[in-house]
Amino acid sequence: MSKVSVIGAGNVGATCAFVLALKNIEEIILLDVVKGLAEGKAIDMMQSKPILGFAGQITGTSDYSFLKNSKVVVITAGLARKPGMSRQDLLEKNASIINEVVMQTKNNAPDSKIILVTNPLDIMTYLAYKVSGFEPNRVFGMAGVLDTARYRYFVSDKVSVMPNQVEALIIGSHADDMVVLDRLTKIDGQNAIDKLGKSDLETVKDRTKKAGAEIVGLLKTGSAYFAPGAAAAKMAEAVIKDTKEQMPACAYLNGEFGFSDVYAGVPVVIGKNGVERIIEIELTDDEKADFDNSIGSIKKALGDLKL
Ligand code: TXD
Repeated sequence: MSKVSVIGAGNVGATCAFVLALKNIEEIILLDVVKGLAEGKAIDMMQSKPILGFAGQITGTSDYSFLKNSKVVVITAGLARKPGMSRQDLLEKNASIINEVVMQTKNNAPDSKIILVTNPLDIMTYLAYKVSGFEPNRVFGMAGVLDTARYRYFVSDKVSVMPNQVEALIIGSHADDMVVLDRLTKIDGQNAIDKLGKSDLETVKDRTKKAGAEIVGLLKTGSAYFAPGAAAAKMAEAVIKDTKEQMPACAYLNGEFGFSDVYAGVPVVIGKNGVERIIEIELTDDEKADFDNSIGSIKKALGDLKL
């Protein structure tokens, strides 16, 4: 039985659950601390079953015992930053939510893989690893799939090709100092810089780094959720279907890329064991300096959390 639970039935969690249903995952649990929210959304989704023809069952609940036998638990529970709230306030609030959610996951789905989505992503993924006591390959975060998708979409749009004709890799933190590897941006196998020119490529990179903020600015009352929900569902699917796909993920570094005891975005292979392998690509000196800088910000934030 392919069972995925999604904690947090807000915008990203609900979208993720719906995309999982469209991918024919057999059993999906949607859980939220707000009574009725997950139940209501799950019933609404199930009413689309005769229209869309998916096979699975989506159940909404606030009861963690429903997580039993989940192969994957996607965690989207958390708060978004409100006016007057500092990043540090958000960090502490979400850390306490993740603490509680991960303890419940550990107790009710002890054999699951955990995919973190809540921000600040790199920090919350590390916290989930610590609180769960799970092996590091069983705890990882979603950011790179989204950031590269945004970038590939923007590049494809500029040159009028399909996004699947664009290859790209973004590593490091899920923040403004994420590292876009220009050298590996290809359009139909050709270097994007040759096709697009340096200035257009820089514009697209800049828009990618600010893509979350662009959407917040337009929505005003929330942040992006269609692409984030789809990205988390894709990662869960890779575990359930044991696809061994390569994708960027926030993974535990144990000496890879020269860093230890930190979670950051790197290319990995995802399969039934979670992060099955980190693909340690060779970085140029400039790329390495940018990556080091990005990891430096993550380590600083981890220090602020005083784990
Ligand atoms: O790339 C990425 N990783 C991200 C991260 C992309 C988009 C959004 N990203 C982050 O995901 C965002 O900054 C938030 O930290 C989370 C969730 O975003 P979403 O847009 O879904 O937020 P909502 O709509 O406010 O939903 C959060 C839900 C809401 O229904 C709360 O009631 C619930 O989380 N919540 C809880 N559920 C269970 N248990 C507890 N303790 C709890 N606390 C809040």
